[in-house]
Amino acid sequence: QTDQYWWQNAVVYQIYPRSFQDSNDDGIGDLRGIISRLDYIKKLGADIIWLNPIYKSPNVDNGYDISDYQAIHPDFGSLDDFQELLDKAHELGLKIMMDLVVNHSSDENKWFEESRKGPDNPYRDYYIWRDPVDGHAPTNWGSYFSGPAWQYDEQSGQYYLHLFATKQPDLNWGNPKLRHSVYDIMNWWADKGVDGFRMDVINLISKPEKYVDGELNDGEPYANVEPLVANGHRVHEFLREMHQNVMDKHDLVTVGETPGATIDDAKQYANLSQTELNMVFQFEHVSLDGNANPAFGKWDDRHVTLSEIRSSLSNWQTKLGGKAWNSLYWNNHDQPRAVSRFGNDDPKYRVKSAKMLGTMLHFMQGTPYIYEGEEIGMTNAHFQSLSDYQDLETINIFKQLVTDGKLIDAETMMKYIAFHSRDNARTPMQWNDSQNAGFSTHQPWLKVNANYPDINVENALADPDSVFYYYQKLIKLRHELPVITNGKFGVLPGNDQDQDVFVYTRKNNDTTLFIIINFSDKQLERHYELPDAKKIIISNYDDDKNDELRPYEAKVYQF
Ligand code: TEU
Ligand code: CA
Repeated sequence: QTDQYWWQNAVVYQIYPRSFQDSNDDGIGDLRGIISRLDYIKKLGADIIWLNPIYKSPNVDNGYDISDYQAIHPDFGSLDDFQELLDKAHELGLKIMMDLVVNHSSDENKWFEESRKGPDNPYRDYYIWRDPVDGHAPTNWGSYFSGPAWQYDEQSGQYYLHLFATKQPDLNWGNPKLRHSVYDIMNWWADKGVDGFRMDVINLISKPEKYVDGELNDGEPYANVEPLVANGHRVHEFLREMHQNVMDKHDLVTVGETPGATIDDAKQYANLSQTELNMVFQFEHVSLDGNANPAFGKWDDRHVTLSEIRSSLSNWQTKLGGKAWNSLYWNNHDQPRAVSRFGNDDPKYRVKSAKMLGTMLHFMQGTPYIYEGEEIGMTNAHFQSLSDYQDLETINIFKQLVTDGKLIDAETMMKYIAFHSRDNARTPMQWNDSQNAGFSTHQPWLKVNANYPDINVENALADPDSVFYYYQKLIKLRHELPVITNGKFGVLPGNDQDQDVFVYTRKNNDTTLFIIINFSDKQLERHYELPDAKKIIISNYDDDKNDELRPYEAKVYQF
């Protein structure tokens, strides 16, 4: 039986607090702004709100560099504001999931300030220090944010490891004292009433016993770190220990962000007997485009094909079905906007293709995540100049590939950045057509997308055919139809030959659903067989032309 836990029938709404709603006219979203929008989220029908990090942080990586795990960043408000948000959410029947970033901290965290004092400091082993090798870094590892993954520290004559920015030193999970400090922090938040955690790159926490060089792609100065640190030899031991010390004590919903996790890894992380996490974010379907040139990683502007997406998503559905639990997402704060990336943000097709993408995802087995603005079909920002971007990943990669590396010309790189930059997801939420889209009366920290006068919540709520009401219906159907939660997934036989059409089914003892998706802007013939006596439960067209499929048509039949 696969629908035995409440969060298997839940839908999560992800808020990037910095960009959601400003309440004190400083151009930065905050907790009181979120409080003022809880009714909107309730109206959509979501059950859980995932907040990106709101802790004290120097904001090198917009909060993923935490300097105090038990304090709220003053930009967002106070612990009292947080408690009010938590209480108001609970009054509305909404749960709050916090973002736990414990693979690394900020170098301004008191733990690191102690650790760097020297080899004898009691916090020294909270982080990963190694001696120089022949006068240089211990290994040839590269950081996710360009440059080396080791930083030399004059004060102590050693290097420390940072898989991300230099100011994000990796925590040493081999140290039981550090691990128990993390469990204490989790219990402290859970005791306040927090309902769950999204765990940042949690599958990177188990580092190898020995630090050795990785494979270098020709011409690359540093080795890709992920194959060397993802899904390490002790990661499941650590998560089981966390479960015993935290999740066994509170009814929490947990999702692990696990870049590089395979289906076999996910079967362990998100196993249904619940010894580790409830579910994971896997990255296969959001890594299919890009990689045209390994040296450029995700940076290019190739659109993914239906067959790539269909085989990836279907594989995860069939292989995890009945064994482990999936998350379902197109968007988050690290990914470009799905309607621009996988759909078509031309005004002619934006709404249709946004609804098509929502249908494809929300009828699959797993817990769906809706990222702020996805429910109104917000698009990529299409910023053309580098100065419009704030994300260090974007700024660093331009320097690495254009300025320093001279591997790509600036114009081409700006096209790739416009397609893949994380800032595409971080432009302010578009509430209405007033100044700054109603996000703030002050210059926002990041430019608003120029299409806000057309694409905004107020217009969406006034339009019965908007993406908002379509998403509201997707959520309502998931809450009402058990087959969406517990039905067996199957791709319609023969569909794997289709270039543009995806047809899958969900079946349980008493209901069968046919989900039919035209992923293209083409008008297509229907050539799969459909049983009679069916009814349409949702469609992004007003009528049902039985024998053809129109551009981006999505519909679901129930038998
Ligand atoms: O992201 C982890 C991660 O792998 C990202 O580098 C992501 O894969 C990449 O940006 C997409 O190309 C998490 C957080 O979600 C991200 O916001 C943080 O920057 C990162 O960890 C470090 O904490
Ligand atoms: Ca503010």
